[in-house]
Amino acid sequence: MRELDISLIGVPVDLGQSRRGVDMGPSAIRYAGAIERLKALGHHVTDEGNISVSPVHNLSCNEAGLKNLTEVTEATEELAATVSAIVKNKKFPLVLGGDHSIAIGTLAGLAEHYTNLGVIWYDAHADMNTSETSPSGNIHGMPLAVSMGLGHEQLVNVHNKGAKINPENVVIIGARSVDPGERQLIKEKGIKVFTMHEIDCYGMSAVIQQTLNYFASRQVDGVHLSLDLDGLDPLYTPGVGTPVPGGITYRESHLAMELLEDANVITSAEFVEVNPILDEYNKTADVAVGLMGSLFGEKLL
Ligand code: HAR
Ligand code: MN
Ligand code: MN
Ligand code: MN
Repeated sequence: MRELDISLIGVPVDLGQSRRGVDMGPSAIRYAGAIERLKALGHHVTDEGNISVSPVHNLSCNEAGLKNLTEVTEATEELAATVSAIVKNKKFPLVLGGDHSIAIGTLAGLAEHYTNLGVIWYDAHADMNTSETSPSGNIHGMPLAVSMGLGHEQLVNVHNKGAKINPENVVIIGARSVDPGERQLIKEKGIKVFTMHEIDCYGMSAVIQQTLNYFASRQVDGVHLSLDLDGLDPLYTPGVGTPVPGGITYRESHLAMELLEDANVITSAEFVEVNPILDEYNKTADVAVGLMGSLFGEKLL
């Protein structure tokens, strides 16, 4: 197992969607023992605290129909700068959300240091809507498109102008709620997607192996794991704003983390959409911390 220098950063953003409480995700994950868990595995862990986030919700949309565009832009700008500084200092960025809009900032910060970054998007959703296709105006449904350079220019230009990642370096795992516009974009851009159908058919082990083979063929220079807790079935992670039944199981998720750890490929990670207000006694944060354990080297024996 590798010994890492992990920098943990909280992003209390609930502005990218409409259900309050996900801004308490970083607290819930810390409370569930993230730092102690990682330290017990022999890693060096620094808690960098939280990004400062505007508490003001702009309930009216801007002209493009996006909610809280200014506030999300500000928070992701600050996150991008923080993540970039962490990587520059040769530390492993571990980002705690917050809703998934924060990935815009994480990827913008990473893009300064990687020229061919691979991205695993572990999620029930594709998060590939643009201002034009979004059914909700919720920015947490857009970060993957934004990071590919598609969507509102203010978001696309966070930290640095334009696309931060290559669509051909993205693997989505767990998708089961995809909007018509997203479906079209997935086909157009040739995004690799393992929906629940493929997970059911081939099993998680094969899905991760194919993901690793794919990244090897793409010659990526790092792999970012963006893990939305709604990728799991709401049976295991009920504390999320947009639960979708028929999801990835607890064991499949641990297996995925264990196999990624064995392959020694992950260079940064974020855990998002933990909403303690919607949760059952912090169950979702507990699962998040358990998955971190497996991702960072915990073994069953
Ligand atoms: N696709 C829907 C939308 O754009 C719902 C997106 C929900 N997204 C998340 N993150 N919870 O994955 O509004
Ligand atoms: Mn708030
Ligand atoms: Mn998501
Ligand atoms: Mn999701």
